[in-house]
Amino acid sequence: PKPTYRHDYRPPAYRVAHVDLTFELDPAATRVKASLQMERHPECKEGEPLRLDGEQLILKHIAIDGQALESDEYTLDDDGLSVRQPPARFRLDTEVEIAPCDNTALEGLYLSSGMYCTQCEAEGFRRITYYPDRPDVMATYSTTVIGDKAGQPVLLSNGNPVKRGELPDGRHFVTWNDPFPKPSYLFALVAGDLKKVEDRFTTMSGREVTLQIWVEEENLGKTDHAMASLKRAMKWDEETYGREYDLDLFMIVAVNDFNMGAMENKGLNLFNSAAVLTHPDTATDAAFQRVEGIVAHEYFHNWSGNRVTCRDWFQLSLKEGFTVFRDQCFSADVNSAAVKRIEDVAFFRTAQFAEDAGPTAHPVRPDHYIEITNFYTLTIYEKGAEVVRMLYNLMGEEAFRRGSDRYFERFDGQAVTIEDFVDCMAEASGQDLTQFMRWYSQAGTPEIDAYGEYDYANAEYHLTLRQRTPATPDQPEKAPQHIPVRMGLVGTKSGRDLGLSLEGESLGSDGVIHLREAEQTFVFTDVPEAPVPSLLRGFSAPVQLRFPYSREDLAFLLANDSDGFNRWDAGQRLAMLALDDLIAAHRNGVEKVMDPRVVDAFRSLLERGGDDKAVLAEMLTLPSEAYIAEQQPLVDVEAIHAARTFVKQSLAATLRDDFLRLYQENESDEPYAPQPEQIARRSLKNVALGYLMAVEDEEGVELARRQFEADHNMTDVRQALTLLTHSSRDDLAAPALRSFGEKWAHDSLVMDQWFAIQVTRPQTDALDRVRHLMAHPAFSLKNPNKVRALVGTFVNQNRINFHRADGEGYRLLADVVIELNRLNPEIASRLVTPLTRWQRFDEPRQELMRAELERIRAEKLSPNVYEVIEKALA
Ligand code: HT7
Ligand code: ZN
Repeated sequence: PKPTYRHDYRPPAYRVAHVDLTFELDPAATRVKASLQMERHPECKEGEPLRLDGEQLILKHIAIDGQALESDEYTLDDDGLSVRQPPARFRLDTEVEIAPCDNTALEGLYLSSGMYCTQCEAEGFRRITYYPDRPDVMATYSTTVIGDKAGQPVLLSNGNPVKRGELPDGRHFVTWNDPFPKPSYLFALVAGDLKKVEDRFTTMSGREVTLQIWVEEENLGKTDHAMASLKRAMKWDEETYGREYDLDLFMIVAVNDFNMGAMENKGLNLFNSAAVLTHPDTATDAAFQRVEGIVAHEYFHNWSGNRVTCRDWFQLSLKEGFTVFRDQCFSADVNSAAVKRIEDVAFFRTAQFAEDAGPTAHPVRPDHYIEITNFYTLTIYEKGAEVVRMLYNLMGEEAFRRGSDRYFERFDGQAVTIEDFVDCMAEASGQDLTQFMRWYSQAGTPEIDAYGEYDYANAEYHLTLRQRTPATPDQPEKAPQHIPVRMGLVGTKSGRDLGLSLEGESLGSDGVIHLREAEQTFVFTDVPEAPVPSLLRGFSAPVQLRFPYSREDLAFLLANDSDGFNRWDAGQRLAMLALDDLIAAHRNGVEKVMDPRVVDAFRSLLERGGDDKAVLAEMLTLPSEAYIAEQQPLVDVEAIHAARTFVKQSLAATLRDDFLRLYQENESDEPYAPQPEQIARRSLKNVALGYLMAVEDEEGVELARRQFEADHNMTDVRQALTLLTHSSRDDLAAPALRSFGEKWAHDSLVMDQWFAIQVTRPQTDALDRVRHLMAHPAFSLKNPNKVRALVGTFVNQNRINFHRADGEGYRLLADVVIELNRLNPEIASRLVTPLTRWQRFDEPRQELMRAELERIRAEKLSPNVYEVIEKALA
């Protein structure tokens, strides 16, 4: 497979003004007729051939302006079709046959639980019909879907239904019109036996919009939260961005087999059922919040992505980074903002930093790709969102809003670039963003080494920041970035933020300094007492910042920092220092001793009260094994697991009574609601239970057992079942797992949780359980949710067992990747990620991991898996 390069971009030679599609649905032989109104670009020369993309299509007919083409007037190949000398304006008619029932890749038109559905982003439309399948070709669509009345009573597509009727042989049809020009990746079709829940929304200009959520009949009771989230998101986008919905109908459909979370097709969003269905009995608080975030994300795409779209796929972060930023702000506004930021950053620093440090590192705007679906990454989405967040913070709320208004107005109905977006922001703010653009072009996480000194005599604080970005594949040299560092100086006597006065300019007590050079010293004057600096508040830039904090400094910040995020971060840093010592002790075979300063810090957290419960729950949560690993030069899986377990058990043993009290204080039997205050209480209670169970405290075990049996809501049940399953008490684990499995055998999404709970067991039988559960009737390699729940969870969240010294974990993953490479390449290339990080481990593990990568490489590979494996072995 050959790479595509960003610099090779050329505008399309032919544009499509309008598309007429007719689908005659059949599992093995669906007929697709396409009629394209086309015209040559004025700047294009006469005689320029017309290139259409097409894959896995059987061409039945092709004609221009009603005249069938002779075989020498066009050529067919594996990726498409070229028409030799089309006229300047013409109508192209094609008819193809496709087989949805054989489509296990879930791109294009496929069958999911007997329902027809489509996934066209990024390049799936070419598996439906011959078309210039690129985002800068925008057309209006009219789509007629013909199906069997009994099998597919519901026939949906983009836009508004304009005609419906009966046909012979028990068939019927519906014609849909989408008046907004769109790229082919936003096309959607759904046909099946679905039921709907309906609601209404009145837009800010007083238009009535019908909202529909389509699901299988048994899921009708699981749509309330998604509907409420949708209405909240619609209102928020009007209030925050001035963006109003444009069609009269907005539909969401739940699909069981889906490669990602959801898809923002115009007027017809398709959702992985796991990302839309909720019920207190079946979904956890985290799932409720995830649904809210994804519903909002897809809805927000209607402007940031659909009305204004990407010129080419290199600009993917233009829509994804901006939309993630929008959904993060929405979730922060409607829930606990501090917790949202902590959760997002904890995830980002673990997973995106790892991506940036690995063989598949790439810039927010990549320069080349082999398979674009490999680039739906944390860098494009999450780092892209951090970059937009930096812009927002640099400009301030009002200027950012002016910039976004300008962007949406200037480019409505167009396919544009990241420069177009940043230009609008520069114009609206009057700022020079030239250096800032490096955030889009340079891969890798900038590292900042910071040093501070207090000059008593002159009452000055000197802060030196040095930045460096490590080399990444294709980019050995890096230039300095523009890094906004939000900070405060916390007085060690007063425990308060001191005013920041930088070279005579007052920045208030919480200000931003701008690091632009490789090294800069900032001199703060009028600093009346020795401070501890609180740096990178709110994670003001996606960088790794090191500062030689003592443990006393960190305990001080944990107690006194006015910035909630940095208080949490100080706790994480303090725990990390203790963990580093314990990792070294484990490696050297020395007895492990718990740092009393960590215990004291946790004790004060538990005793001081007054903290937001949700934030307190985060503060009491130790860094994950994955995050700890990310901070080590070489990952020692066993030492990390042993050190973290030791810290958790030491805290649990010493602070047992405090955790018990915390549990009891936060117990409640009020009816479940996914409200921030209740969620906070549940998470605090469940964190406390986690500590009690870490030492298998008798009372703790009893509480876990009772919580499981009380069966009050899935958040509590899942935590209790997890703790019982992960304990050494098989007498409790086995019956609980059995009763849960029997009770929920009919509910596929709950069974996914049942799989995940078992395969995260730290006990040595976890890997055997994975193999065993792969034969369970509820498991299928063809269903991405099952693969993620069972195999994905094991390889990503059970590090001690996946990285077994005998290499069995690696072998298991390679076996699955080889199978999936054939069935679903998009899922296969994502799943293989942990093996690609082989350089981070010890020599014997490196060899074992490389051997499995080589075994995969020896197969006939899809472009998706090929690209990742080649990078990993380069
Ligand atoms: N824009 C979508 C990205 C996407 C996708 C979704 C479902 C299945 C396959 C997919 N490939 C790409 C989802 C989003 O970011 O909103
Ligand atoms: Zn998106």
